[in-house]
Amino acid sequence: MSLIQLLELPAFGDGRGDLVSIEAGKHIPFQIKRVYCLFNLGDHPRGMHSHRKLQQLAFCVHGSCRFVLDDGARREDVVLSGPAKGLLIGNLIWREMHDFTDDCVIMVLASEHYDEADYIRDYDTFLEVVRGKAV
Ligand code: T46
Repeated sequence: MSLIQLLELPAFGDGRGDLVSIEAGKHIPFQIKRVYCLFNLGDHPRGMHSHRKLQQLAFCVHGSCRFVLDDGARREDVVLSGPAKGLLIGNLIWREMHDFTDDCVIMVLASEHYDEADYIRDYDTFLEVVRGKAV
């Protein structure tokens, strides 16, 4: 199975414009405890870490950017754009974000509150954890 799991949300468009709705418990495979946005992004890649427990669903609600996902054995990427297409990012997946357009706004729905202890920010440590050598 591909590392890139996209969740397509229904869009309701009419003569006035478009509307996308996300319903907790219906569209999202986890309880949402936190929402955050990334904007004013420049040339610097973001992410470059994994999470021990956190699950997330990321949308590029405006502009576009490229997500790289890596499970320690495979590395795949996807260009994300638009509020109707979310990228599921499970736990123990290394993620990187690159190639932000000037107008890029990313919204992330997260299964846990912010906890720095949940982050694995070193790639070699990430590999040791996914290969079962460390916790
Ligand atoms: C992820 C990718 C997609 C908080 O205080 N609360 C928060 O909820 C978040 C997400 C961050 N922060 C603080 C921690 C750092 O001092 O904001 C600063 C920047 O966070 P970070 O360097 O982790 O940001 P990114 O863009 O590299 O990663 C973020 C999320 O942290 C991460 O979970 O998966 O977006």
